[in-house]
Amino acid sequence: MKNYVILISGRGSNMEAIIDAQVPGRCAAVISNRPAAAGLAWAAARGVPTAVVDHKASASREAFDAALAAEIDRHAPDLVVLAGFMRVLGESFVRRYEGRLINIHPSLLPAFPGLHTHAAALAAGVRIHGATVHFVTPALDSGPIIIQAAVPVLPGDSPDTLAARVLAQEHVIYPRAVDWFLQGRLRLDQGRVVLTDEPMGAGALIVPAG
Ligand code: NHR
Ligand code: GAR
Repeated sequence: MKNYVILISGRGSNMEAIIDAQVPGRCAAVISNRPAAAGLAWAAARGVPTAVVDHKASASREAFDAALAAEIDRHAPDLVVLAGFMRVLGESFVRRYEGRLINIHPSLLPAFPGLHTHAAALAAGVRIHGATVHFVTPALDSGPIIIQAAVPVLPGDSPDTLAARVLAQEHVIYPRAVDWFLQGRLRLDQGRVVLTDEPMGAGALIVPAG
């Protein structure tokens, strides 16, 4: 059976969605860079091993990346899942896990990379927003796209109401992507996403306005 590790920094609702989805693999560990991350307690209560690699204990980004990689490698995971993980990772870290490192970003990439995406979407006046699961590459939020979910922006939305609408769809698409990978149906091939045995459009979830 394949195994995976999940990296979090906070609440961990995407982590919960993946573990609750009973994807065909074992969650070998949940690792946080923040000791106070709420998701750690949830994982521990489920019997999932947890670890903290505090970025504040490292003198540099390179040292943090090395400490994080050492913790990950103890579990020899087939897949590393960033789920609300808030530290930018360096090139050598990303290369080490190339093709087995995925992230969920709360926008329809390539729109609104980086932080504060929901406020940026409202400021831009877009009518459609969403979330993207992608393979991680050294360039931030720029890796090959696996699946996206689109939601409407509604009149009166605040960053918080929009974030909640997007988050509900994150919880649908992220377990789906992890499931595909662990089934051996999703891979990165020369920088391209290859998904086998799915009908056309499997990577697109569109949630219409009510
Ligand atoms: N690393 C690489 N190389 N490539 C990506 O695509 C990455 C990555 C690390 C994290 C998640 C990402 C997101 O989905 C992610 C993708 C953190 C920041 C950030 O600026 C930006 C994007 C993402 C995660 N972090 C600040 C930093 O200085 C710290 C912010 C904080 O601690 O609150 O690292 O959006
Ligand atoms: C999610 O919306 C995720 O897409 C986003 O943070 C939230 C984490 O929620 N990720 C980023 O912004 C990465 N920079 P969660 O901890 O409940 O999964």
